[in-house]
Amino acid sequence: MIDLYTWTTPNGRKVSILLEELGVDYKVFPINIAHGEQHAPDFLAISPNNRIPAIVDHDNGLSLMETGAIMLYLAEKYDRFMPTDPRAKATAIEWLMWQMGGLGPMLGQVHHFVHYNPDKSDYASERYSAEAHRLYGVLDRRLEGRDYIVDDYSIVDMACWPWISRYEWQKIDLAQYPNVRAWYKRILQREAVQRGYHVPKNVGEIPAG
Ligand SMILES: N[C@@H](CCC(=O)N[C@@H](CS)C(=O)NCC(=O)O)C(=O)O
Repeated sequence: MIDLYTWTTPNGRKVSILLEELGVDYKVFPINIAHGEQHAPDFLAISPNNRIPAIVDHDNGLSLMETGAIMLYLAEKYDRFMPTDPRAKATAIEWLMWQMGGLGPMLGQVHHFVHYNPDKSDYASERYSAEAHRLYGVLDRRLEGRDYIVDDYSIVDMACWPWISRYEWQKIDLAQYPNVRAWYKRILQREAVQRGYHVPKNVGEIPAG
């Protein structure tokens, strides 16, 4: 049994989508980050960086924070959703790190300065919007002629997809990025993705792309 501490955010959904895809038993503990629950001492013991999501694997007592680490751990544990060929595996790690270091953090800033606080700083909203467009362009070029980011559907797609699902908050018109849009809609068809999106609670329709 795996415990998942999470909330309705792109980072949280990365892991709930993977757990749904794996079809393993897991128990959800909602951590409402709008109410500061990520700062509670018992959560801090599991997630020393005060961020969701985090997991505890009761098979071995391991607790993990950071979605990149959690996804690599689960993919290896269940031997799924990660290429096994060494070259393809290295490429998958490359794109997972791109999501962790670029796509996620930059789109997170877009959510702050474009969606939540559009009037706080023109400099910040312009800077992060430009970066969002650059990153969407990178992903669009990567997906040219490909159904998934690296070979078959993998944790790399699951890591990127929840961030793209907030394209409306980011004021991105997916029609500008046709390869991203086709990929987004392809993954949206997956029932496990739809279930994982609605963890820990249903917050309404998933953007259709
Ligand atoms: N690099 C971390 C980022 C996690 C993260 O930023 N989580 C956000 C929600 S998407 C959070 O917990 N925010 C709470 C806060 O800012 O206090 C990961 O990939 O797990």
